[in-house]
Amino acid sequence: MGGFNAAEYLLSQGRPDAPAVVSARRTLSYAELTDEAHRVASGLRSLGVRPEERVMFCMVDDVELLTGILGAMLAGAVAVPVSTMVTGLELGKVLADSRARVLCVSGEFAAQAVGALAAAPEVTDVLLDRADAAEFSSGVATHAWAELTTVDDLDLEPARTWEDSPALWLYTSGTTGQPKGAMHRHASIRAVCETYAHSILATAPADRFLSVPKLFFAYGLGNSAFFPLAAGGTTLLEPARPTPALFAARARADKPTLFFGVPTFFAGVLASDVPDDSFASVRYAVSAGEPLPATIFTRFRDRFGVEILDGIGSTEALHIFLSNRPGSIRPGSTGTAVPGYAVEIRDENGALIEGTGQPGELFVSGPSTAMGYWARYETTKRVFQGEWLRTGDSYVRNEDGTLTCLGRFGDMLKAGGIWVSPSEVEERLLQHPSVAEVAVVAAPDADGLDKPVACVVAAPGFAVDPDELIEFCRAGLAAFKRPRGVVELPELPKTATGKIRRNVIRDQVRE
Ligand code: 3SK
Repeated sequence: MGGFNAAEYLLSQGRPDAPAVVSARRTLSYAELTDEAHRVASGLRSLGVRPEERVMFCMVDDVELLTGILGAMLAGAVAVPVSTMVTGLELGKVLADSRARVLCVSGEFAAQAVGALAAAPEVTDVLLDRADAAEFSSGVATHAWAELTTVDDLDLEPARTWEDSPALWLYTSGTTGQPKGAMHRHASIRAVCETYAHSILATAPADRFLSVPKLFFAYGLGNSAFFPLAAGGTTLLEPARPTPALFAARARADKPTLFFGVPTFFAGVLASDVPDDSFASVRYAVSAGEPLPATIFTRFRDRFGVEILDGIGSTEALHIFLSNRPGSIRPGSTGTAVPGYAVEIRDENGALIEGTGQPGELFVSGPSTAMGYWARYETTKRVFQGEWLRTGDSYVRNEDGTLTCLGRFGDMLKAGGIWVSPSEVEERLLQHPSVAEVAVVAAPDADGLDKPVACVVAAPGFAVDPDELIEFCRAGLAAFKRPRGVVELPELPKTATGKIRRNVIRDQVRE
């Protein structure tokens, strides 16, 4: 197998003088980004980091995180970007699990890092950005980021990695469960650029990428690092917490051509009063993470003049493998397999479902599937089945060949013995003006039988009327699918990636 290094590949696609990255503090050309990534690689080597050792990043989206990830991969180490939305205890768990040698942290998360280090005796060095290293009392060698990047070896030879060498670990815990590290190869990074980015988004050097999901998510990492660099385009990095007002302003100022969000973010933008020309520069908006309700697609297109391409990916598949196509969007569906991937729907016995209308679990095979979970033998066997990856999502095939998500496999509910898809009931409820967000879960009725219950967040200026909403569902859906109860909530509990935590809501309504 020939030598291949994903960071070297990504850094070599843009014109040296073209803008590679724009953040509030700095703009770097491809030549400057390459130099800085090489400095980081040299710095990591000077700390004794060896190929395949893990370097963990708990950092805000800025130039340092980007060069950190690229530098680690150039040095042959494994980059492990992790969520910044964690407690010290949670960070300690993934730090210890990964056995990372080096922890890179933004000053904003210094307190979590100190807490985490107590659980991770393998860490020998901390690299601190955006804060004073002298004031970080952790008991391990602490260096300022600037100090690391003064190690000047611009002629550094990238480590001798090859396509199957480990490049990247991404921790995932789904909506429940313990975090587990999905291990990705160098070649998987090129694969997602050549499949989804190239064939669906037709990315090009003129593209400017703005992503609500952060670099530490697989979705954000593709959007803000891999795709822009592989296209020779420009990534627009935003360190702050994403709000509709901030991102709409950023879009008006920096004119992205590709904009990436999640359904709850698009719903938030629609509920806000941001100017209707905020996304005028955008040629496609992309949604993933959860199914995009058709209502949000239509309202966003009608107000902002931009079509949202809904797709679904997973941390284990690295990016999107099932997607709508520009010019042929079926609202409410996730489209068809991205070229290079195959998908199957299987019933609970594992038998292939070839027809339409019968729900089953989605499996995918393709070139970017992770090698497995680090040190998780049983879970790896359950999820990675030969060529196929088990997604845990429930899907149905439509007459036109597109696929529609019905929710997580375990989220489907039965009412009167008939399967009900929460997404279908939610889709109907979102068409009512008083509903901003909704999650439908099963809760027992007076006889102890599970029935659909809708947990609703009211749209600004509206009151929620449970009877009216139930009647509204009865008028637009088969009667057995209507919610039997409506609970108003101030907000829906969500994961760090914006996915609704149905298990938490289920527990709340059952109390
Ligand atoms: O959840 C998704 O749809 C997704 C998309 C791209 C990359 C990663 C993930 C989890």
